[in-house]
Amino acid sequence: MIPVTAYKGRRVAVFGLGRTGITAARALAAGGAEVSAWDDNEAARENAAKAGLELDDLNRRDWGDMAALVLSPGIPLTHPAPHRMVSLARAVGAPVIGDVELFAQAIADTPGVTVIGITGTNGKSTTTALIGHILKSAGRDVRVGGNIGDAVLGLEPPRPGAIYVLELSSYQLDLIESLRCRVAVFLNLTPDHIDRHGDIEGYRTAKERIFANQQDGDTAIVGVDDEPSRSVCTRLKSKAGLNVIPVSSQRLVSFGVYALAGKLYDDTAKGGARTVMELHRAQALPGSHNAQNAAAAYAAVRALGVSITDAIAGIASFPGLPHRQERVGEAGSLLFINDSKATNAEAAAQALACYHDIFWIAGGQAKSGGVESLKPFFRRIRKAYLIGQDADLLRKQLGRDVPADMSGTLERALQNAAMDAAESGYRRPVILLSPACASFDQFRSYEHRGDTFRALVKDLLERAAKGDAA
Ligand code: UMA
Repeated sequence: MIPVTAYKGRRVAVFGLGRTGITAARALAAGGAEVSAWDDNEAARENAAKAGLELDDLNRRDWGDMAALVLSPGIPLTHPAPHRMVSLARAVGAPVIGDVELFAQAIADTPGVTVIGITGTNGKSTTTALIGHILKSAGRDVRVGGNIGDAVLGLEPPRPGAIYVLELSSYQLDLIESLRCRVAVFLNLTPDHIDRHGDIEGYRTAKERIFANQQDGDTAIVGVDDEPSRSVCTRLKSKAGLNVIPVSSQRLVSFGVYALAGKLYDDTAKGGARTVMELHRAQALPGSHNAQNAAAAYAAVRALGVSITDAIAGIASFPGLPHRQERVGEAGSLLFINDSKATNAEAAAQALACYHDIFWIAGGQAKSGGVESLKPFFRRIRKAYLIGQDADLLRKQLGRDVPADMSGTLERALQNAAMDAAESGYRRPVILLSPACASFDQFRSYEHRGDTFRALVKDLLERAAKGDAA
């Protein structure tokens, strides 16, 4: 854990007692602050009390002595309306910050600590893990966290030379003030979390805060495969002193890093573009979106002085992440892929673009637009197996183009899809869970949905193997 000493002897309100709040409260207490911890949810409060936190009903106390409010990222700051705690803090002039800002304050006194921040609508977890993996393989002292995995204050304390690789969500970026990312990666921007940011502009503004405290000589890496990100890149280029590297998996970008026709190119050095590697060597990074992730990760580690050889070796040996086009089983020609992390259509599009003859398991709580934008991929889908609350909407949107099975549950969807795929006669049928929807109607989280799918596939394959042997 990283103790936060900036509030030593002062009182800090910590609101929201999930992963972020519990860790932040502990880190503040370890640094000598008085902590007032609270959550709207009784079960969360009980859990926090069990974890040793002292509860203090922030609705009922006087806020006069509060030095700051540490808000969890999932709690509304501005939209649809500021949470009551935000209004209480503002009324007494207490800054409203998040755990990432506490982290920035906590590492400020240790020299030689580097932060790499990664944001974007899609691909940020993979890119974060990939950068962490390359750096670790290259022998660097690296810690990976943030929106992925451990809350940032749960990571190991800083040492000179330490590199923190942080996945940063728009919610977290809304709550930073002083965080300086020596390398900031902005992958892409498509509409998401609009309920929390008001509109796409609000969402973009939050994400762009990743560059807010960059200084001369720092590196900004920006994906230029969508229009909003291209304008972010143009704006950054007008800032003197910043090293701006555009990355793409769709076009040649001068002075950037790009992937074209299965190869990664580096045009950042004098002397013109050079071929870095053949991307098929990176088995855990299929598809064009992953090519852009690889380009961004390559640019990021090169900015920290990692050699080209080490960068290539790291990209090639990356094992991938659970729930992101994760291969969870193979039986004869059948391939089972868990892409439960695809909670919106854009993310599902990336998986659908990678395979042919797809038996597609989709559904849950649809995002705005449903699967309408996936039309270009419909011809790859042999049949859809629809689950969850918005199955009807998805069936309507698939129309006559794609036959649909109203499976209802994940278990039934897998059974039906596996049976149809096995009988289909295609050379390499893929049973793909890439729901394009949130999971909360049937599961606790996308992780829970993906873990369930993995377990069901394992069970199905074991039963099939026994049946074969019998
Ligand atoms: N709560 C209230 N009142 C409210 C809303 C919430 O009291 O009005 C309480 C809840 O009862 C709960 C706590 O707040 O006890 C939850 O806080 P939280 O939603 O911020 O969740 P954490 O467990 O702290 O997890 C957060 C991130 N969650 C969100 O941003 C929604 C996790 O990202 C992150 O891994 C974790 O911090 C550690 O940094 C998850 C996520 O879904 C993966 N992120 C979004 C995404 O990737 O799209 C942004």
